[in-house]
Amino acid sequence: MSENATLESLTQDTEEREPLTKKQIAADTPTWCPGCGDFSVLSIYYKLIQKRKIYHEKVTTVAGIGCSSRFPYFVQAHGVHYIHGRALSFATGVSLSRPDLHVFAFGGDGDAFSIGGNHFMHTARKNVKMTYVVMDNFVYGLTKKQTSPTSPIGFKSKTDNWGAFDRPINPMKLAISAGATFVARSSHTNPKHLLEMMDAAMDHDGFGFIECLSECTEFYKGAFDPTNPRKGGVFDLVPEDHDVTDEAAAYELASEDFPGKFGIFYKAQIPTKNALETGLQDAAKAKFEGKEDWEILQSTFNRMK
Ligand SMILES: Cc1ncc(C[n+]2csc(CCOP(=O)(O)OP(=O)(O)O)c2C)c(N)n1
Ligand code: SF4
Ligand SMILES: [Mg+2]
Repeated sequence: MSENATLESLTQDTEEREPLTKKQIAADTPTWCPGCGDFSVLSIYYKLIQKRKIYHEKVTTVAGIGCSSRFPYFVQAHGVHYIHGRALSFATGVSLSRPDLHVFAFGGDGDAFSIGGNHFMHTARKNVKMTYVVMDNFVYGLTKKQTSPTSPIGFKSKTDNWGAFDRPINPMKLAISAGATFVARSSHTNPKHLLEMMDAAMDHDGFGFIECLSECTEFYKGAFDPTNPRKGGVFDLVPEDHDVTDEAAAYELASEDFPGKFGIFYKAQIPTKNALETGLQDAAKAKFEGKEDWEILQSTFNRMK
């Protein structure tokens, strides 16, 4: 918690409180390599926190392990640098137990789709309310250049000296088919677009997933030049007539060859796990209305006799 966030400011009405300044929300100097795409994603997160007036006591940043997963260290607020691939399980617990918070999870392609592949799939299908941004650099950065699940065929790495030949995962297809209810794609090279996507994901009542291309300048330089107009590439937006509620159309968009499109591919409104669990708890509580906690516990023990 920043020293600037005084007790007084914590108890003030949100309406009256000024948004945090960048100085108040930025923590340590990020330890990423110069030019790493993750810097832009972090600065957009700061912007979102300011824009949405999220205060220190409400900022919740969860990550796994990897360069990208160092994210929470650089945010001056509550944050968790959790076990490799398990950010979403931790984030699920926070989301279900603290409905007053909006949970953000960040991580890399290895963290999300390799070691964390199962957690990704199940968090998506359970529609746990949170925003998950995967900073996809097509490589394991922290461990110095191994093939990741999104590395393209032919990518030469320490684990594939001869060039990778395993077919890569397509994160967008994976997210749609796993049941994510908000699926979008952006890039660190277009901060305005990324802010738009994060803003929309935050407004979504459910599991919001954003694949954000984020260049690893150290181990996969130039990977995303084809998506960057400043490098002769094209940043093609999702066509305006795309129906985001049409799952088949979203899957078709996701099937396009790299560099593909950017924007919201899919959006569905179905009950969240949060709402379903709250309903269950309310129904259970109603049965014991007027009873003290110890009486409820006693009746549970009695049933077990
Ligand atoms: C259980 C476990 N297995 C493996 C590792 C080693 N390890 C740390 S980060 C990482 C890959 C990270 O890649 P990615 O998620 O793409 O993040 P990036 O560094 O590229 O941002 C691996 C294999 C570990 N820390 N823990
Ligand atoms: S190794 Fe790559 S991903 Fe990691 S900080 Fe450096 S540029 Fe970024
Ligand atoms: Mg990576």
